[in-house]
Amino acid sequence: MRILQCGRFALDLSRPLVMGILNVTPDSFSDGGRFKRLDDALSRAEAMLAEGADILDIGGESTRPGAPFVSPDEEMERVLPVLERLRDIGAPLSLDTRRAVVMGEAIRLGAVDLINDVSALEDDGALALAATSRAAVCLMHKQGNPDTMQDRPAYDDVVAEVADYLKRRVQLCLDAGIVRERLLVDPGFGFGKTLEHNLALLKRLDEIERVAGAPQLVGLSRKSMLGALTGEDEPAQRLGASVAAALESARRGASVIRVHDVKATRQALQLWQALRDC
Ligand code: HH2
Repeated sequence: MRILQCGRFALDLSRPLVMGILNVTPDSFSDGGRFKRLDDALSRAEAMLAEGADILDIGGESTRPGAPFVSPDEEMERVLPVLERLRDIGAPLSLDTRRAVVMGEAIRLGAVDLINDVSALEDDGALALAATSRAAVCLMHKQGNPDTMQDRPAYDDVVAEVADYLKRRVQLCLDAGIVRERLLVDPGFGFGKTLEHNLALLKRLDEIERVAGAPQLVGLSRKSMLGALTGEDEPAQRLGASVAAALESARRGASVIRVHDVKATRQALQLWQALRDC
């Protein structure tokens, strides 16, 4: 049985886990501003758990293309009260941040089971901090930074380059003393990738996992690649494509699926699992 050592929890990866997104930001691309008030964020967290979320992912900085700068203090003001209130909710809490200082404060609260870092622990001090904590770590690939990353991203072989980067980040973590059972990798859909790059990555997810040597987390929910494919401009209206992307990811071996729409994703995965296991 494959287990993810995830802070206070040991998660069974024999079925794909659903990670519910809780953006406490004013400007996230699909749900910005909706859960800025503490009470709204808490109700949303409870609702996602009731709908079948296995992990909650709390983020205080939008990383959508072109997102404005958020100071570390502002980010902490957004996420720390939410983490503190959710600490004893009984489910693993993931913190979506790329800043070591934010990770450090959140870890001190004892409320972070997973560090979800779109910069794969590249910030100064992040690797050492993660190593001294018990939290799992998700290492994500991106090309460039959110303000410029969609300006003509280029690769010779996107799958090989992403897989190789993730393999090197995994090795750094292992060298720092973070055991493999605490690691997830993520190809970073939409982070410095064209539609063709994203499709190539989705099609060859299993290969990335093999090379990188850790289970995968994927985040495709409502993303602009699904808008480009369907012609749907409104992110919240991309449910069909988001669920299809989740199923395809599961079929290609993804272990954790990061989504806005927990209930629909969970139902689709339940059918998929029943067929896989019968
Ligand atoms: N995508 C986003 C944020 N964090 N983390 C991982 N591991 N993988 C992803 O694909 C990923 C992520 C962007 O989506 P969202 O949080 O919905 O929007 P925003 O960055 O605008 O808050």
